[in-house]
Amino acid sequence: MTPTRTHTDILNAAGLTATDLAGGDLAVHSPIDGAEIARLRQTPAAQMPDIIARAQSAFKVWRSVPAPRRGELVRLLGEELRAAKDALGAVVTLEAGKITSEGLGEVQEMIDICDFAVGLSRQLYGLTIASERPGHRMMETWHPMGPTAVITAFNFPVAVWSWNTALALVCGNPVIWKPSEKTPLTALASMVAFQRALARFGDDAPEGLVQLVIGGPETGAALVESPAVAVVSATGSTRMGRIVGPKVAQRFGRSILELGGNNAMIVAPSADLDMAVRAIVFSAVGTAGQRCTSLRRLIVHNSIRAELVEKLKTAYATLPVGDPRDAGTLVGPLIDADSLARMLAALEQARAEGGQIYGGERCDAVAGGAYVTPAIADMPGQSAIVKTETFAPILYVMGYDTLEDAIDLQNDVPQGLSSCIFTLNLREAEAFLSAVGSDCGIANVNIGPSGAEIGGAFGGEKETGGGRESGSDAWKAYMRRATNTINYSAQLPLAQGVKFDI
Ligand code: UN1
Repeated sequence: MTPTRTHTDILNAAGLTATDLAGGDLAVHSPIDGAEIARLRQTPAAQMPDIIARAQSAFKVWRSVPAPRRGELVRLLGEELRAAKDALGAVVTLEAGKITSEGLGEVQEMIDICDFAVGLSRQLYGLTIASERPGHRMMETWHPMGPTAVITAFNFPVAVWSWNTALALVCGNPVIWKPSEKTPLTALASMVAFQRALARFGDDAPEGLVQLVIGGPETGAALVESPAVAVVSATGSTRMGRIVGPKVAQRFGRSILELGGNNAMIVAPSADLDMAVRAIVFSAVGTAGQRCTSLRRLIVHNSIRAELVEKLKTAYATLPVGDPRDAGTLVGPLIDADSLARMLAALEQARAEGGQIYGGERCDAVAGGAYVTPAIADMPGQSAIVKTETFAPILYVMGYDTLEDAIDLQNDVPQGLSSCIFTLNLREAEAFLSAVGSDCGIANVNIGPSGAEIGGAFGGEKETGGGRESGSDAWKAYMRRATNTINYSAQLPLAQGVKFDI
């Protein structure tokens, strides 16, 4: 049953008022039905220098607030997000088209990273290192880097902001957030939660600690090009990363890039096939194939290829495609009609390259939305289209005979984000995880490539950009390391035995 709450009800429940939603020229559409749900004011390019200057002033204050106290702000943000979980999850569904459970899951990911960052605020450790000189001690100190730009994509419109912001804040950095032009409302709604946290925090948070800018490439360019923006964390296409990366490098800034993925699963003869099928379907069609980590390539042992493809066709035949708000829907809409057109063009190319296509048909689940049945493309090999990331639910299937061939196929694409193997054979699993195995930033055994927890570092190699966000020691990218040598003796011995007597 389609819910009865109007688009406006959903936005209001997340704290967005009529004034927030009108008066500008950026039209925001819901992918559910294509309806225009807001017309937002964009940040004028001329205001960007002031915004960056405000972040610099905020930095001068925030860097001296003790890290555990900075963690308290993030703890409050986590509390506000818990309270707003249903409301914000519904905005994610409305604006990004995710099914209800995934919209809520995304907010849970925000809460999880807040919890992680609160603990981290008391664990920004440096090393103590043995000095070669008597009466000396060496240590490392980690200091805040400075204003951090966070550029996010439509597909995880709020979680990726929170990974970066929760860490940046405890590390002592102010944040300027530029969300995708397709999902600015989730950003506004997240800022409502942040403002509530800020109001409860007290007055040691400087003005301009987290600022939201709404706009297109010009707005992004102002952040990317300004030497005052110490860290640029950008999530999106490889095309975008090719512009951002060199510009930040040119001014010796630091970038954290999380770009395209072309994630594979190897299914070995010993695999638990029923488990593999469930993992394949979730990771290939979940979020309508619009995760960076979505499964795009299935590399299956030739002895079980036909059987597995049959099982998948059976599973795909009953997948409920439709309104993401309806209980039971598993596949919501693509973000827009352009995205659907790109999917259909990719399937056309796959056909031309010898692929046999199942599914991939447009359907009018809700008028005005870009709905499509997920596709399986049984391919004769890893042709050009298979090496290309198409942000849609297309699963390319290829066969293999030896694990070595499978790993070669897995690695022979320009992207290097996520990967996995289904096998019950210990040797195969360990080989896949070893230095001669998967070349990706994420490599899993007996789970799919998507749906990572926040506790691990998230990111990948090659055209994926090399950045790491979220858990483990990803926080180090938001701080600068100082090596300190302290002499507590009354002598001045030189390192390497150098003599320099005056
Ligand atoms: C993304 O698609 O940019 O691992 C992020 C996952 C999610 C995050 C994906 N936790 O699928």
